[in-house]
Amino acid sequence: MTQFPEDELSNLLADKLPEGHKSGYVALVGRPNVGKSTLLNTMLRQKIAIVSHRPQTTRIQQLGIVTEQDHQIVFVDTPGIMQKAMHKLDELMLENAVDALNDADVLIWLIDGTVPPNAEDANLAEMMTKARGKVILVINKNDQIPPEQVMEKTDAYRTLLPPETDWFFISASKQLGTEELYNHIVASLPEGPRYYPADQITQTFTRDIVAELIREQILLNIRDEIPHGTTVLIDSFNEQAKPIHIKANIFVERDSHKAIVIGAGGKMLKHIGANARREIEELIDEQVFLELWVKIAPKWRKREGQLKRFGYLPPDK
Ligand SMILES: Nc1nc2c(ncn2[C@@H]2O[C@H](COP(=O)(O)OP(=O)(O)OP(=O)(O)O)[C@@H](O)[C@H]2O)c(=O)[nH]1
Ligand SMILES: [Mg+2]
Repeated sequence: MTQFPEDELSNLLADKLPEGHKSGYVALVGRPNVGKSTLLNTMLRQKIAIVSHRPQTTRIQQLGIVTEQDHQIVFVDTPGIMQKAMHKLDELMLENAVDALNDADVLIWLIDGTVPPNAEDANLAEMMTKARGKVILVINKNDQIPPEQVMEKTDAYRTLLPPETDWFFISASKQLGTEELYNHIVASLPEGPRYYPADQITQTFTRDIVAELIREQILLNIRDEIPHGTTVLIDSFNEQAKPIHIKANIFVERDSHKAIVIGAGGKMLKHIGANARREIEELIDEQVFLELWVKIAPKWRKREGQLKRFGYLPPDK
């Protein structure tokens, strides 16, 4: 009898999918700040996407892959769709979201139920209806809506889509109604192969998630427009060191922003570092020494060369 090393054996077994195996890409789309990344983390039962109370937190597509014996769902978190692009970065974010919307097998149109629809939603509804995927309307933040207001708050959105469209009323952060939604997504998937190995949960490199966790703390702790002009690059990631030594550069657009991120006596940077370190340790399940530096990259959001340098554009584009 042939003896297989254990991981080879499990690969072979993984290839034998049950009949009727389902799979597909499920795009999470909607206006900024409605809870798309929160829903991604909830569906994955792990935090890989950053979340903040500020619109335009997510900048690039991020996959969250859930694999079960009889199905694989590839969730695609996207930047919030907005009408006005102020910078090249905004344009790229919008392109990213629209690509995901058009490529998906299932579209989750996520709504913040506490906010009434506006002109952008009518536009979004049209984009959804034209896309090839099946649309599911998901109204989020139901923990914030009194039961007697549910119909009133949701009707305005439902009328934007064909009447037969399925809709759900959930709380992504409180995990209310999310299991029913998950089951409905599985039921809506076409038959298909496993696109990713069973143990893969995302396509994003750990060091890039680490950079995002640092940016998340800037979004949570620094006011005004500064976080939107901030990006983070990992300079070195030494896994041999104990604790793991990570050095990261925070780029801001001007000197005055640098002073705010550092704070009086370095207090703000210390606070950002301490919180980010805790989040990173949670992600990689190891102790971390985090070294942060603040640097200036003027007008980087408008400059193609800089957008390439920071990974928002591929080097050859
Ligand atoms: N009350 C409540 N707040 C929620 C819920 N889901 C998400 N939030 C909050 O809504 C805010 C935005 O959440 P995100 O997940 O960052 O939203 P997003 O749609 O990914 O936002 P962008 O990346 O900016 O497009 C955060 O403060 C979340 O904590 C929910 O079910 N109830
Ligand atoms: Mg997001």
